Amino acid sequence: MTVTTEKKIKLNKIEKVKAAKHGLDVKKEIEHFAQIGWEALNEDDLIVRLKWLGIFFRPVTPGKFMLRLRMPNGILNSQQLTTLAQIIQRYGDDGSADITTRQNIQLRGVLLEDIPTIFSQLEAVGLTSIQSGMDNVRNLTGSPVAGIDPHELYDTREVNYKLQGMITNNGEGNYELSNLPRKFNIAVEGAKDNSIHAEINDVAFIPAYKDEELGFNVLIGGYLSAQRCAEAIPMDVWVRADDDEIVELCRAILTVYTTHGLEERLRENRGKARLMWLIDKWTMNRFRIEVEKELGKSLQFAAPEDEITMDKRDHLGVHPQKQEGYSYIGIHIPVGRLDAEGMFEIARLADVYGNGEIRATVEQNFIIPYVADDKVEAFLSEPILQRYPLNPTTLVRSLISCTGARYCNFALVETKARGLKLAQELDEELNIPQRVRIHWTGCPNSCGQAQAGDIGLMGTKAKKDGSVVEGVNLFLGGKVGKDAKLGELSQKSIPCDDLKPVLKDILINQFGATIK
Ligand code: SRM
Ligand code: SF4
Repeated sequence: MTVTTEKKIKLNKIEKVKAAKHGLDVKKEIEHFAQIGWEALNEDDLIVRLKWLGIFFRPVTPGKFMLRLRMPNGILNSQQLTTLAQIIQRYGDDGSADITTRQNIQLRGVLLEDIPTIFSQLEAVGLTSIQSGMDNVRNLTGSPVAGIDPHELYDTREVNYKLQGMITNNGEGNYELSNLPRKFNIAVEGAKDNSIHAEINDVAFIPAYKDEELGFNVLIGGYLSAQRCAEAIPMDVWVRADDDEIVELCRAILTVYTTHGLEERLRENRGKARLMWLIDKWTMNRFRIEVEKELGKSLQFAAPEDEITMDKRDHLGVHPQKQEGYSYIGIHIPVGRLDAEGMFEIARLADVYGNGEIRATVEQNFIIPYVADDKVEAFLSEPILQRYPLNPTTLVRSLISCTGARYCNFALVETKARGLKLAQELDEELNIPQRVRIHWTGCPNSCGQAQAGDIGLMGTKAKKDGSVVEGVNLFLGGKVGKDAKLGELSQKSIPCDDLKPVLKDILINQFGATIK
């Protein structure tokens, strides 16, 4: 970098905070923070740096923190889920958990004074929350039925564990890869249905054969944000189906993004800092060359076709596994919200009927694998399935929602409770002959992936009878799975109170619904 360029670069506010003290440095201070209490912390530690440990200050519930975990490939076991339930149970009504749109779990109501104990509890069961927020790689997503799916091409579990190990220095914290110019999403698909939303990840691996050898084509630069939404585009690279090659390629991509972030001015404006902006500046060809330089070897060109040939499955209900005599059972967790009691019950189901394993999906549901066929009937009569059904009504079944106003200060509207009530009412009033995926998101950040929904609803302000009220922008046409594409804005600023008739019309006219 020339001196003149260096002079002109103006770091954004978050970069200045990071330059003053690295986010991971608060790891050493956490015991002290727990002793002095959150009110004594300076703003940069409280609001920014604690997120490197997965601890999120919530302005909506000051003092009651959110703790975001990491669950590669969405996998956890009954002991881990029980531990998470125990953690939130101590917070009474304030304690809850959410399954996220990245196959992950977040805990709520957490007190800072308890964090050292909570970290010990997590470590004891092999969980971590490190590097789950801010300028870090987020939860690694993979097929939720990896290893058990009859349609599987590649089991993505091990590669996602290895990726997490590389990115977080096996949970200790990795200074080299935790000062990215911005957040970063990686996904590895092992099946044919693009279960991981490849199109909205910064790096996505999708299965593709080259000369009859299975490997992955690499897509790059997908993301959603308030400023811009970009579908991932081909890097024109194919990697062998080898976990270590995938990990090395990701390391090289992350290193290129991190090291060139300053000179390419990604650290000036956070609205123009995601990976796609670097591709725009460089062209894909140059990006590829820089990644090859970092790797110290040439990359192979992409396979002409990929293997994404199926529509995206939702995995709810009972499904035969590739292991004969076993089924996996997908249970519906309405809008992904859990309490301690529900989590204890799910952990028990996994122990009693399965092999103790639980999988989270990007649809914010759980899967319990390895239920022996002769145990399925007993499973189906468990009372908890009244609350978490296997076969919910049509709209409720495919409803996704971000956190919304109850806990998120970016939110312009309440999402989860409102979305669920509306879906239940419309399910009661209409016969809907097909799956309709409604995605609610409380603000343009689009954590609830409004652009991925058949119908997307994004919080905004609207006007009604001369007053400003909660409203939504409506997106239509999102497609997931094979030939995925982002939905587009169709109608602006619909007051939430007027939304039901609007949705009813759309469901009738575009999705073949009839009045009951
Ligand atoms: Fe998100 C920021 C919640 C998935 C795009 N997201 C936030 C924050 C941290 C804002 C804040 O500090 O309050 C939200 C925390 C609210 C809370 O208390 O829960 C938040 N995002 C979520 C979750 C929990 C939504 C959910 O209910 O499932 C998801 C957590 C995933 C995880 O386990 O790590 C979540 N966020 C997403 C996704 C979806 C995805 O990854 O498929 C996106 C769009 C995809 C993407 O990132 O490209 C997403 N979140 C954002 C953005 C916009 C990013 C940008 O480039 O501008 C922000 C704001 C930011 O980073 O500045 C954001
Ligand atoms: Fe919060 Fe907006 Fe993300 Fe919803 S979309 S969780 S309101 S930042």
